[in-house]
Amino acid sequence: MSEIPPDHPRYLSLKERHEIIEGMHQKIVAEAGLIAHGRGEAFDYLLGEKTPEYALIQEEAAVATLLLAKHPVLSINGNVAIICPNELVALAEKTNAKLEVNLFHRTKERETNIETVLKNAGAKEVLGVNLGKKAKTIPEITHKRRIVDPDGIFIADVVFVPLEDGDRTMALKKMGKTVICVDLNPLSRTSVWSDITIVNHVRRATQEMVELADKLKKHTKEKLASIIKSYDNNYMLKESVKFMSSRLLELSKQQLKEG
Ligand code: PTJ
Repeated sequence: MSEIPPDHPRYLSLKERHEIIEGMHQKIVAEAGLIAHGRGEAFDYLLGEKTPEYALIQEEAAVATLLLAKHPVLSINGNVAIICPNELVALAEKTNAKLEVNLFHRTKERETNIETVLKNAGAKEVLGVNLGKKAKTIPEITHKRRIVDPDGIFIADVVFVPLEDGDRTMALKKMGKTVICVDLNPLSRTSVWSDITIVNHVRRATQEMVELADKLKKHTKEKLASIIKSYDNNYMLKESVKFMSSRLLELSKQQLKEG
């Protein structure tokens, strides 16, 4: 990376930006992934680039849901393959979930490149690659995200979809699946339609979810079920919007002159 000193106040964000650009050159990240990342950065600015308390509640409900699922699947796109491959592989292992490559801008090259990234991060099995005639489709979707693995998303009861587009979330819900998303925009269609929405940066969210998985694995099924039962996604989305609004007001008071 060109001369960004580690003590730079935005070091992590600049490093990540560089990695995403490199990921695009290596045909892992889609070109549109850069734009999506920029949009995410703008929302993360409103969070102060830190995990707010409400997000930990969302993450806890998400991990409890993954732990109680029969066939949980983590859906992997180009952006998350670059931002948090180790965390996703660890989360899959700890929650007994499968990893499946599922792309909006699907090409065979990106499919296998993302598979390699996940295998290098320790994944033993990666679904959704070279499906050929085996491929199943999600009804009602016309773009390439409809292509799914018969042993993965197709039969999953819970699907974790970090950085998603709204159409598939809705279609997965219509198939009777529980959808967990990570989206820094609490008002996106994905956020509003998901069963559990984690409004946090996907790097921090997945790091925290790996730690939560270790903790929650020690709980009984009844205790996990009670965490899920008391969770209200609509209420938690409102909490995230309130947090962002108050941060924006606070920042404006700090940084703009009165008058
Ligand atoms: O790899 P592909 O081909 O599957 O394509 C992936 C992208 C991300 C290009 C595709 O899913 C896409 O176009 O997504 P959208 O519709 O731009 O939505 C991305 C959402 O994720 C937006 O609401 C962003 O605010 C949010 N977002 C972006 N970066 C992050 C994020 N949320 C959490 N953490 C981030 N780092």
